Formats: sequence, C-alpha cells, structure tokens
Amino acid sequence: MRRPLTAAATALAAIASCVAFAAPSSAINTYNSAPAPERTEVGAFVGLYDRDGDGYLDRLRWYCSGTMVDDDTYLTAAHCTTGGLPDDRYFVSLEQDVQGLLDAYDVDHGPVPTDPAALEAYLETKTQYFLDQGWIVEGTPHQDPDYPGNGADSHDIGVVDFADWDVTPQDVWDFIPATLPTAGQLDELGSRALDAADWLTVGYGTSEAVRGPGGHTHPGGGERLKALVDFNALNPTWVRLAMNASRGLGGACYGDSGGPNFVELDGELVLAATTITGDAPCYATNVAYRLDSESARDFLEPFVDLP
Ligand SMILES: [Ca+2]
Ligand SMILES: [Ca+2]
Ligand SMILES: [Ca+2]
Repeated sequence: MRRPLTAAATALAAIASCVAFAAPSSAINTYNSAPAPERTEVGAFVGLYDRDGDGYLDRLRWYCSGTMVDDDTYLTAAHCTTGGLPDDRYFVSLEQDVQGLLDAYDVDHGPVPTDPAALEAYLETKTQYFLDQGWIVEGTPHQDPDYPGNGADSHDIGVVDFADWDVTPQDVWDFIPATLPTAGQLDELGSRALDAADWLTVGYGTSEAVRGPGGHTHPGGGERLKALVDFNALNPTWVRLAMNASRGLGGACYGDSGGPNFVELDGELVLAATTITGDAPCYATNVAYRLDSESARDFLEPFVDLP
C-alpha cells in the first residue's frame, strides 16, 4: 500500500506523473472493464496549471476522478484538490471521453507551442473553447482542513464546489447525483452483507502497469470506465476492495483517485467510498475512503444535504 492514485505528495506532482505516462486510449484497468456512459454523475477532474512553477500555465489535462453528490458539488480526494499554485484553475468534465476531446482540439488547432508565453496563451484559448462548448465547468476546490491526517484517518476528502459560480454542472449536463451513505451505514451492514453485495468502481484513470524497455508504464486514461470489484475488508476509515483479474474483477489505477466505489443495496447504487490508493502496479487492491464515517460527513455537511 503506497500510492495515492494520482501519485505523490501534491496534486501537481501527481499531475506531472500522469502527464508523463498518459497516452490516449482507455482508463481504469484494461482487464474486466467497460465504458460507463450511463454513469453520467461521474466526472474527470481537470486542471489548467503551472506544472514547473515558472509562472506560466503549461498544462490543461485531467488528473483525478470524482462524483457529483448534488447539483453543484463534486466529491473527490484531498490529494487531488491540494498542492496547486495561486493562478491554477480547476474544472470538472462529465464528458465520456475527455482525453479524446483534448487530443482532437490539438489536431485541429496545433501544433502546441513550446515557448512558455505562447503555450500559456494557447492553453487559455483552449480552456475558453472547452468552457464555451460545455465540455468543462469551472469550480472552487476545498479539502478537509485536517488532511493529510494520520494513520487512523487520512482525511483525504475534498470537493469542487460550484455554488458561487454562474454555471454549474447541472446547467450543462443531465445527471442524477450519487446517493451518499447514511451515518455508519457500512458498519451497520457488516462485512458479511458487504461481501455479498456487488461493488463497482468508476473513473478516468490509467491502465494497470505495462512492462516496457524503460520499466513499467501506465498507458491510457481520460475516458470514463467501470469495473466490478469485490469487498475485502472494512476498517474505521477505509474499505479495501479486491480487483484481481483472475477472479473476474477489474479495478482502479492512477487518475482514478477521488472516483466512486459504489455498493449495490436493494437495487440502488450507494457511493460507499472514494478511491485513494492501492498496490503500485494496480493488480490487486483498491483502498477507498469511507463516506459514512463521522469525519467524512463533518467535511461534507456544509456542501451537501446528507442522508
Ligand atoms: Ca509553467
Ligand atoms: Ca463478494
Ligand atoms: Ca452543494
């Protein structure tokens, strides 16, 4: 257990590693996964940011996942909302293939400039085009003030809020916000019922590790995919989910951070926990932050009506 599912210490470091690895194609793991066009409440977290800190914005890309939990609040991870610089801007896209849209723009409007000032101007024009097309909506990031917490509770929870913006995701896309759990709901259900239930992980992240001449890479990402996972264990703030290919399961990888892990209860999907970390090559385990805990609910309460 080691990897925040964007990557290391800050969102910017995480973004950087994603950029280095990403190439257009699919997301989540390649095994036992499928596109999820019906999961219209799940979106990509997109940033326009200064990756190298030279004062010029130099990247426009997705780097985490998340879920609309009401009309104007997108739930994600704190390690996705923190670490930016003052001029960075934050967006959510509920489009199915975000990477495809980003790539298509460059085909039509490129080549992408390399000079820092020209690149910043290009990316600002690209961002405005995406806003005008209704492919992204700009919002304000917030995170649990106790993040990064400690071993007992990482407090790795954040939101992008649109309450103070003229345009919200509900103005742009049709979606039904995800259902959050009630207080302590996973404890009340217990491990036996949780193991009997179906679990689904969704996100825009990269594929599992692929061996290459330079070591492991994680290709893909930027497209909304889903995969079945299986309940493994519950502790006070985490749900551990199995994602072994040999068991017919899929799973989450880099860029799926903040994305939903749904448990199906009485035919309804409940957003039980958000993807945070797992095993480095993305073959075995997804470790997700519980949303029915007191601390998660304390953080969410100002942003959304809790069940
Ligand atoms: Ca820069
Ligand atoms: Ca099971
Ligand atoms: Ca709200």
